[in-house]
Amino acid sequence: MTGASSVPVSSGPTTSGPTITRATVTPILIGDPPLLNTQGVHQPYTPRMIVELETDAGVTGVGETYGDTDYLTIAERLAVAVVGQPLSCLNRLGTLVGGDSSAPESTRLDVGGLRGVRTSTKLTASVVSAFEVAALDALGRTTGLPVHALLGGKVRDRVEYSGYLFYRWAEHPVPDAPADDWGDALDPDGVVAQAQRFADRYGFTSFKLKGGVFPPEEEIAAINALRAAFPEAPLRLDPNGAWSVATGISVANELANVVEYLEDPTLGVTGMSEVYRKTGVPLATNMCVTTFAEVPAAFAADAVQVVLSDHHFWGGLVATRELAALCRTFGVGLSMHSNTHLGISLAAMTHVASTVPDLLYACDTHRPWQTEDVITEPHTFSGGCVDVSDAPGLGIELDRDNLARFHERWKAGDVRNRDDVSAMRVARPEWTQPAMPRW
Ligand code: GKR
Ligand code: MG
Repeated sequence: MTGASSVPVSSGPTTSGPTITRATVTPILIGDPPLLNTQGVHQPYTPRMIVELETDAGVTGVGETYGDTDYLTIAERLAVAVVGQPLSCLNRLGTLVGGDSSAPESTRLDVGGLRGVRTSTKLTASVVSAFEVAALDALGRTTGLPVHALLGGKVRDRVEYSGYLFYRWAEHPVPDAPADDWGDALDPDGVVAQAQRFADRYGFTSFKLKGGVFPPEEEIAAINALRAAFPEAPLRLDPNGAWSVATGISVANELANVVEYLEDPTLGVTGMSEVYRKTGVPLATNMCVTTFAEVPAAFAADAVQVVLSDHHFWGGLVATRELAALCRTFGVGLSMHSNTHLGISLAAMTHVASTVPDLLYACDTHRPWQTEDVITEPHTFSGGCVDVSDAPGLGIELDRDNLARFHERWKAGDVRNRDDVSAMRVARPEWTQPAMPRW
């Protein structure tokens, strides 16, 4: 960390308003289809965490974030620390977490890099985000205001999402895994059929293909097939850094007039900057820049043209708006990244997205791939959009039966962390974590 020393705030300023009387952290496992990426394949069940904050006014707010063990450990600490704090302690949540702030920041990659760097600051921010969203939900329910109003008010009534296409198997290679009827998608025809179903069912008018699964020529063919089937649709390809700089440059040149942007074609600021400089194709990222600390070098090198914010990584909805201001200042675009998530996170994403004026790209969401949820009335997509709720708080209700069921599943199972490499090994025992770049 650099910069001016900050005033200690742990004891907290005087604040009126409701007080947090109880904080509950519930780890759950949710069903996930066999979606392929450069690391391997999604596990049949993936961990998420639901946070509930209850106040002395009898109001409860909810939040959601990653549920891997390291996140849970921090969340359990924060759950103790927030009790007795005012509901409006959002700006102090990071301080309340405690822990050793002098510990060196590790720079290993998270889930093989699918989520960018893994640092203790980012882990903390990802946990804080769920508490912040729960506090905003509770504040909204207390005041009768929607979360977007607490963030300054929406500037649009609907938030647009893009259809998130994945190469996938029809089913997981293990008995009793959750199943769906999407079938497989392993070539350009399969990808186009998946996109068509997404368009018919949800009205998506732009598409992103998760790449880094097959050699680049095959993925270029899939993008060209999508272009032929959807002549007007903005298209994106995201190999999660699986290409060398030279491959990134060659794919960018091939798809220069086809894609809206390429997402993380290669790893790191230097490589991204070179791909952009040599091709002029805009590059988006949820790997090269996922924390405020990574912004200065990446922006200075012109390594990213669109930051895909993720309110979990960045520390919540207020932090996402701070990121939006930074991007605006430096002329960098902003959109939204997603990992497997449920309706609480979709509600949070939609509220914050509705308040950012210059959100010029359809946001990512995995939500259409999920067959279950922890909210009573899952969102519907129409015309590729989700309506922004004007109901108090997030505008959703927790489905307590489902929450209990998914928590029982977590207790009964042994999945504690996302691990796409091990999941792939079930079908292909010789599979090891791919060395990057793969191509
Ligand atoms: O769900 O396999 C996946 C994605 O690869 C996800 O983990 C990424 O974080 O969606 C993400 C991305 O845009 O890179
Ligand atoms: Mg990405």
